[in-house]
Amino acid sequence: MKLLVLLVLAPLVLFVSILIVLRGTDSSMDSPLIPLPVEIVDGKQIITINAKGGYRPQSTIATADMPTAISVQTHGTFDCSSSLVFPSLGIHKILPPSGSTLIDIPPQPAGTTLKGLCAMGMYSFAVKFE
Ligand SMILES: [Cu+2]
Repeated sequence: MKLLVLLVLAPLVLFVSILIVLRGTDSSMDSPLIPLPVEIVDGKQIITINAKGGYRPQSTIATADMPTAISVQTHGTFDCSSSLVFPSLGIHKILPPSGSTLIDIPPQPAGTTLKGLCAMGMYSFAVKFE
């Protein structure tokens, strides 16, 4: 049974890796499809997190000791990832099903990992401040 699973999975994994490699070579590097998760606007770093069936990206690196906001994007999000908690900050936000919610975060010291969780603790993401 295990062998059968391997036999099915191995070519699939190979196929997917080839696809990724091919996509990597033919698409131009200067127009990434995924925007950078962290951008600086008026001296404040804005970290973009997508919430739908979990959080993406699940880990982000941000700058320590800097005014910070997390911009949470929802797109038809009706699962529990729309109920977002930052336990270490005592923040709980109910996100709209679709839209953008800006959550201000106080400057975090280097070495801090800020965790965002759905209210049930099932989905999570982390922002590491360096
Ligand atoms: Cu949940």
